[in-house]
Amino acid sequence: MTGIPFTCNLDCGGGCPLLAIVKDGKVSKVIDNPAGGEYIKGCVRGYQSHRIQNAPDRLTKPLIRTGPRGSGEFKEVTWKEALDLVAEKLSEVKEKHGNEAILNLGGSGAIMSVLHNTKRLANRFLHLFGGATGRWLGYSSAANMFTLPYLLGTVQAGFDPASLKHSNLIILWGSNVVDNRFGSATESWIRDAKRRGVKVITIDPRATNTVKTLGDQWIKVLPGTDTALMMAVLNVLIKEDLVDRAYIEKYVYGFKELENHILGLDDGVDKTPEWAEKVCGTPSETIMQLALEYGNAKPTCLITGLAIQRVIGGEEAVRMAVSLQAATGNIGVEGGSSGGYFSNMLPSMKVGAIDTMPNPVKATVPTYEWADAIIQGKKGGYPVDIKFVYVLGTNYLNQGSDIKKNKEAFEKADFSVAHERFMTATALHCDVVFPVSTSFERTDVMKGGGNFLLYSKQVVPKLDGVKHDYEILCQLAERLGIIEEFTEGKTEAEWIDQFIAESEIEDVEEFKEKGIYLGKEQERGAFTDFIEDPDKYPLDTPSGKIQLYSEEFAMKGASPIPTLRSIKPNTENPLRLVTPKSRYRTHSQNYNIKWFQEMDPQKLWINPVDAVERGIIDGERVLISSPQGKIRIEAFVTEDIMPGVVCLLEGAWPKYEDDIEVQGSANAVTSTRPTLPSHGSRTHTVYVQVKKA
Ligand SMILES: Nc1nc2c(c(=O)[nH]1)N[C@H]1C(S)=C(S)[C@@H](COP(=O)(O)OP(=O)(O)OC[C@H]3O[C@@H](n4cnc5c(=O)[nH]c(N)nc54)[C@H](O)[C@@H]3O)O[C@H]1N2
Ligand SMILES: Nc1nc2c(c(=O)[nH]1)N[C@H]1C(S)=C(S)[C@@H](COP(=O)(O)OP(=O)(O)OC[C@H]3O[C@@H](n4cnc5c(=O)[nH]c(N)nc54)[C@H](O)[C@@H]3O)O[C@H]1N2
Ligand SMILES: [Mo]
Repeated sequence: MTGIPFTCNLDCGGGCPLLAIVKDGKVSKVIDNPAGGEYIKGCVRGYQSHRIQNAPDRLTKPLIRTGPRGSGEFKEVTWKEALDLVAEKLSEVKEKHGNEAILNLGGSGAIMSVLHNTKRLANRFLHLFGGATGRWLGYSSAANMFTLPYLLGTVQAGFDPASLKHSNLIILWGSNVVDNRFGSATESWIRDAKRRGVKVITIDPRATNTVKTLGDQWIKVLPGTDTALMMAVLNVLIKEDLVDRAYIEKYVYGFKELENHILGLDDGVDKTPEWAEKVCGTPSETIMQLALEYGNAKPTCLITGLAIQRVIGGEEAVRMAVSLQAATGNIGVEGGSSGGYFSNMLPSMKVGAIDTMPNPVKATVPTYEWADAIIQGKKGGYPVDIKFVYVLGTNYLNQGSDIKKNKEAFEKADFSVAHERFMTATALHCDVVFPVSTSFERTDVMKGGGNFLLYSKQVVPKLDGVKHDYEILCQLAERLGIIEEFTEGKTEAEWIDQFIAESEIEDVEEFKEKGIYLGKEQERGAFTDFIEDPDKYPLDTPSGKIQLYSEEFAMKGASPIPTLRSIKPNTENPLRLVTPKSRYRTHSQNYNIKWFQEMDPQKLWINPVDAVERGIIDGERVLISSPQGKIRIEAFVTEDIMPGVVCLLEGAWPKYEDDIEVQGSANAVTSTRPTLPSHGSRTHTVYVQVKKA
């Protein structure tokens, strides 16, 4: 039983070298690839991914819708019939409304590989066809991507996990590295640091597996209020003389203005731990202790997750995290961090990839508002009127906030097509569904979760009836007269060989056999050159320094210095709902597979204090309501969530009974009103009421 080098290729936070084992012609098991070494490891979703391959509900026939959208009424057709129809509809929309009327919902499914990449392929195909309306920033990290360049001149603000060996204190701020991954070695290196006696502090409203298995301390914070907590930490650091004045002098711009604000010299509000406690629910003594430990341990690696910026005012949390690391002199320092999002946020290893080609259509809409853009169009101030939706590797009807709105958007479009493996909620609303292959059924190269490349070899033949996304697009390209441009006359194998040849890999055979190629440097960190010589290597900011005061940012309608921007719950909807990731799912993927569902049954986490107040007993059905909708689901009464906060893990598939969602699909109650100025997601700022059902 020898394993075949394999990677999942998902937008999952990981990127891991695995081995797939085949028995009787079927994938029977997936294990770690020992060539990854001691630290680079897979996770349960990878180890159990054969369940996706072998799932009984895999789609194997092209489908054309026959009943109302969402009804599930489709007829099975031949590939020829389905492809002809989509090609005809694409030509029609192009002719009647122009290419801008096509919305590109390609992406997130398989986005880490060089060829079978749902984002790159959708772009390449649609751009060669004359273009499509694109999207800017994503669900994941819009506020971070928008904000960091103002502070640091770049979003490339990460570090390699092996550099954690130099840290003296690790703070995981809204960062669930155990359940969510963030590269395939981060968890291992933090465990290693812990064994060395390094303290690991976790800050989360919820006791995750990170809190329970890695954390030495769990600091609870109300979602959406991290900015206040960070400001109070800085307040203590300033008052206790624990800020690094020499570092600030040399590397930081605008600290004085921020300091004045933190001390309340500009607005009369001293941002003390007592002040913060009222906003963020964290006891003032805990804040004081956190600040003292932070200020006295150097280097400190502050690891922020993306959750802190997926809230109203998330941009400010990003700014404050960088401000804290700047004030303590931890940016650009071995074992420190920038405070910005870190994972795979360094120049990635050189390797070729299928070119996305320039998009002749210039119109774009914010990802978080794609449904608003379809529904409102030009009348609502969006740049285009969308008529056609091309879905390639996303399940945005379920994953976008406000499911009812998303359904309405799909209903409004004249035509939609999805490439899918399963009948997701999005596919259910499309006119044509093309059944596609899995990563087990194709060969690819992938950028790993760290400074390495992975080779993933086809493990089993394709299921009868399915095609690769690439093949489907080739067959459409042929019908639309763009086949030569699309393939450049190359086969899939020729593309892959070309991409490897464009990398630094010399021994290609060894790479293919081992499945992994490790970059020479495994302990990189951003901004080390700037720290070494700030005159020679200034940051790409107006001051050339770490820019805490920013006129440019203020021009986007925010404050020039980081400041608290959050919204409070109200009496009607007093509970703060968080909708984080499940350890057993990649977003909505795996929900339909029994084994994964049983490992993480969908329930509403609620603290005993809030449950008692409402007469709710563990296991009982409750009704969650927000202005966007209602969900009926079982309650899980637990101390693992702080009072005032409830949690429903994202990704459950929706099912409506009358007007109530009954499977716990989180976006039935979330809103598409974004955080500004980034137009980013705010899925952790959702206020709800919970009652006995
Ligand atoms: N298992 C799994 N892992 C994944 C993914 C997946 O689908 N499944 N998806 C990947 C992708 S695409 C992304 S973008 C990343 C997302 O990574 P994140 O955005 O960091 O992930 P979340 O799970 O939303 O939240 C992480 C933790 O933050 C807590 N939290 C929520 N709100 C707040 C807050 O306001 N403040 C603080 N301090 N904590 C808060 C949550 O309780 C949760 O434990 O994860 C990646 N990893
Ligand atoms: N409430 C709430 N909502 C959230 C989040 C949250 O934290 N809370 N997180 C948000 C985040 S960070 C993200 S990134 C988005 C993710 O949103 P999506 O990307 O829509 O998430 P998935 O459910 O992973 O959907 C990917 C789909 O692509 C399909 N797929 C996988 N591989 C391939 C392939 O190779 N080819 C094709 N054609 N299809 C493929 C899968 O079957 C799956 O249906 O969700 C966002 N939504
Ligand atoms: Mo994401």
